[in-house]
Amino acid sequence: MRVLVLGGDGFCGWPTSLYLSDRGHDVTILDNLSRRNIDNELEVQSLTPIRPVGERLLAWREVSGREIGFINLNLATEYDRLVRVIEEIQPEAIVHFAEQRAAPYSMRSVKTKRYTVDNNVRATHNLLVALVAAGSHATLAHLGTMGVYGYGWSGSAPIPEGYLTVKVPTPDGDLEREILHPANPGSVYHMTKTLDQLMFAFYAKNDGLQITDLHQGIVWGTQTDQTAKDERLVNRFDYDGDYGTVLNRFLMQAAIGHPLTVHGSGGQTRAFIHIKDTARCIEIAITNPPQPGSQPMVLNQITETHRVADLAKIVSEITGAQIANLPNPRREADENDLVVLNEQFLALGLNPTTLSNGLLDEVTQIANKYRHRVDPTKIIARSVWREGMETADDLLTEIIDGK
Ligand code: USQ
Repeated sequence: MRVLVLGGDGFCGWPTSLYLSDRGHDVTILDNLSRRNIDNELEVQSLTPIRPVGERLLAWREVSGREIGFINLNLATEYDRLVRVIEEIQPEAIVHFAEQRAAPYSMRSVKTKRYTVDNNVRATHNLLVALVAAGSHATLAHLGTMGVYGYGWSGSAPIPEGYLTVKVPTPDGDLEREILHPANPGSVYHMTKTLDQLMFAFYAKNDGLQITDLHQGIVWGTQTDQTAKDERLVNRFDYDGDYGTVLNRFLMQAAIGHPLTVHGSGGQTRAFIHIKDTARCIEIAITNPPQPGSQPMVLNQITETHRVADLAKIVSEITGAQIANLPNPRREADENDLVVLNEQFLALGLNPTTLSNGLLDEVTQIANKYRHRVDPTKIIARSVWREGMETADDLLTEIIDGK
């Protein structure tokens, strides 16, 4: 298939672009390199040394003999160019990763809240309008998030895939209806993904766009079979308090002898997926699109659920790392149940890569190899959900000093 990967330079976009190319798809990446700019703004770098995009693409050509195209384009601000690209390339599938994806960064300041909304909402809307204006029949797979459902809203009831069947009381008896699952975002970032859902519903209904929204859990792992082929292809590894996600952070912290930064009691249960499965799921999604005219297909892109405290315990048992229960900078339930249905991906052939010590080793090896690149001052999560909330700095200094 001819595939446009929007946001193809990022943590999920890069390995997915290589995977699709390896599988024989004709891939073009659209990206404005905003993630690299945010690294500069936060004065932190990926733990792994990522190469400039031109060098990455050259390395891929040398290693695989395959070409990946690249267009530097800002989806949120360059609408006319976007239409022209779609008209010229005539993609059969579009994968949309091109959004600011960190919840803590989205809560960091007024500026980052506004940037996250302006960037994410405009990017998605521009894309949808552009597809209609260009008369494109490309199927669209969007990387959404499990966070649109919120946590704990329905207790231990399983979270369905996107839609909920409800009974509406009427004078003539109950009406049964299927509705979009109620949105319950926990950050400005997650809120933008709930807004995306409404835009998808409208453009599928009004213009017949074929859209799949992938409600992905927290990604862990670094390398895929493709990114591991050459050091110049290495995937990014975020460890800082804004962009690092929990399990990769714990593994990196263990590698440098830093206490594992559990927020609160660690009773938060979350859904997880390995980066290799992200890439596989995307190919499954674009090759199994919904029918034209049907509502967006929603697939829960997760393979397992874990409590944060249990992950810390596993990492501590493997590595001997100390666990620190720190003040939680977020406004989130200290404990929640989470049961998630993921039957559609399993039925479509996904064979899940679940958390096993072997795979944790892979991340640990990467963390050890590049530990000299860690800036310890960037580890603590300091973006608070409300002004005045406590951060972990003092407590952590005491723990590290052994008080
Ligand atoms: N947490 C800790 N210690 C840490 C970091 C995080 O206890 O050092 C806790 C957080 O408080 C939270 C949980 O771990 O309860 C998950 O945090 P996270 O940073 O790993 O993930 P999150 O902010 O939810 O966001 C990540 C991605 C986002 C994606 C989302 C999927 O950055 O793009 O949409 O995972 S989900 O969480 O399922 O909504």
